[in-house]
Amino acid sequence: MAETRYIILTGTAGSGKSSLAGALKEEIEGQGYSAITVNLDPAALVLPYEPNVDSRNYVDYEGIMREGLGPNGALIAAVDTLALHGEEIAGEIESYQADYAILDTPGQMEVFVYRVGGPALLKSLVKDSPAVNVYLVDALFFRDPLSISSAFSLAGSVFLRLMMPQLNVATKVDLLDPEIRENIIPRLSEDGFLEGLIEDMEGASEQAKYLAIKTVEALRVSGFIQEPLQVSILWRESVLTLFGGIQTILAGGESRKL
Ligand SMILES: Nc1nc2c(ncn2[C@@H]2O[C@H](COP(=O)(O)OP(=O)(O)O)[C@@H](O)[C@H]2O)c(=O)[nH]1
Ligand SMILES: [Mg+2]
Repeated sequence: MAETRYIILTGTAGSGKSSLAGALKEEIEGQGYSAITVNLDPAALVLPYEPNVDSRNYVDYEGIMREGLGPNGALIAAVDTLALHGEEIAGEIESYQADYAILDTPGQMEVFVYRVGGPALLKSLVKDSPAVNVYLVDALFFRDPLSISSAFSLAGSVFLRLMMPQLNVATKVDLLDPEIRENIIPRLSEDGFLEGLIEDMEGASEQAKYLAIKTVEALRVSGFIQEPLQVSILWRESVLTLFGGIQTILAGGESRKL
């Protein structure tokens, strides 16, 4: 039996992680593989899928809140507690012997990605198995060049924290103007294209433009700015294409591949 491969879904609140977790599981199973979903958001109230492994069974977020912490503080404490249960959770995931484990992370991803507990938890679950971080960028970010630059910058920051192969995808693209889907996103990997859009922007300060252009240039030189895959859970074909991209990265096993 082959080892389980890990698909980690990260991205800002509302970017579509939980919805994609469910949709991806269905598509993967439709391809004849086995897949499980793992909810790593201890504060999730409702989920659009039935998790096979659920962090809420390991930590009592509501209880931590009742002890006097606010929502963010409680989530930090809850994720730190989860990290202490890493081996147990890993054991539960491994007991399924699934081809793929899809890990759904909290909306306040900064708590998960940027603090110590989140990356430590992921490391204890994934160990040395093949893994990819699918970083979701909400379609909303593609509506203006400064936001695109900011989104890539955040994606790069997540890459530096998790240090695993990362696939950046645009989500909820059914909500996007076709003009952006067809004429902006496909050209993002083109040298100078995004930089030109930023340069021509009206209503942004010269300082903001300069910062955005230099950020984009640096990310481009390092190979980080690729055309993001466009995904919508309403378009099953796009979820299947995403799975193809995930498989390519997992098969490559190259830790620096973006
Ligand atoms: N139109 C559209 N809405 C989506 C899509 N994916 C998720 N949503 C909606 O976006 C909201 C946030 O999704 P959710 O999966 O909870 O995001 P999360 O916070 O990243 O887990 C929900 O109302 C979803 O129904 C999509 O592909 N298209
Ligand atoms: Mg969610």
